Amino acid sequence: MEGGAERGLECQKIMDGKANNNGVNKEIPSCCLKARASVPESDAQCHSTVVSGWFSEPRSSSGKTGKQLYYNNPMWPGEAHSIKVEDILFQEKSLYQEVLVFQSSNYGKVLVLDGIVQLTEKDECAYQEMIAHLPLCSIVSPKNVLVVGGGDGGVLREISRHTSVEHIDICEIDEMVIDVSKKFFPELALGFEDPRVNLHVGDAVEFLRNSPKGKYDAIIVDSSDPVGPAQELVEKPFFETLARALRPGGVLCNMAESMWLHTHLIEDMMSICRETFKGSVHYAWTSVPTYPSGVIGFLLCSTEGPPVDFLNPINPIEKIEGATQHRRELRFYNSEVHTAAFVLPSFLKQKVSSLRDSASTNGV
Ligand code: SPD
Repeated sequence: MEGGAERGLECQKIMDGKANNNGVNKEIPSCCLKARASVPESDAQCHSTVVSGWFSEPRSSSGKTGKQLYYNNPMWPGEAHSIKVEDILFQEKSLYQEVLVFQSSNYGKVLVLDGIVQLTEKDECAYQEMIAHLPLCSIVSPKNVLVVGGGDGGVLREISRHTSVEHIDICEIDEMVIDVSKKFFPELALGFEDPRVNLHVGDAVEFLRNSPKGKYDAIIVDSSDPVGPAQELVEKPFFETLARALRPGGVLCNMAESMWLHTHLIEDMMSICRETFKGSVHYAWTSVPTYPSGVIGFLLCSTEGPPVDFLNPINPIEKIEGATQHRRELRFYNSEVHTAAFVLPSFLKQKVSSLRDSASTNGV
């Protein structure tokens, strides 16, 4: 697809009630409904817009008058982050979401789902390395690992560094994300080449329901934000399903948004997890410049059983043979960064510790 000036996307047609996919009218996605609720109906749009060579997340719109700007993604009201676009490489609607890949000026290729940046070639290392190694370096000899989401393959690439791992399941709902990653992001999609990987395309909730109790040593939830298809991935029933699929003393690492923007969501998730996981529950964070507010967090939980000390990795990456160089060298994660990731600024520490005081766990 050629690059260029103004592109209003399919969502506007959905908002106008004119959308169809091969002649079939599609249901309005929940993010569009939320967007429509927050601005005048005629001006509401959602999903990606590239205006005059700039991509703006959550999305910008000139509205009817051409004068106003709306930044109305429900996850980041009132702000937007822009990345300069050199060329649009792919732009299509999958069964679940709008998929966009563009070449940026400063961050390499960028993958965007429903108008939200998922990764850029320049800074993806921080997210993928942290979400994989924080849990896997916190337990001895992980063998069975499940990835929920993660269709770009980056988390698989990182899990592959762990020689103790024997079996990796990945459950991704959107096949287009996998195909697009194989075509445009080979450095991530190489994760799928590992023979230990078993790909399941489908709904993770369904997949987990059918998984044997206690099957996994570790589960990594690399989801998109909780609007649209990922909504139920931050609700209690989902966490209960995850806990059931973990062995005693097994670990979960769940994408957990920005401490600057989503303090309440983080508190809610932590409080649900303290009720659900009877081991330890911690929040860690890292810097990803192209995510809103420049940071992203992870919720680390363990089930009842052998205690897990997340803060001091018992299975340090530096001691795993070949791990720091496997397929490509580690660019961000090391054991010092691991421990530092759990150091919280005062405003969050206070909220998290008041939650801890009101829960009883056997965790560290
Ligand atoms: N706000 C963006 C959160 C993105 C989480 N998923 C990223 C997928 C990378 N494997």
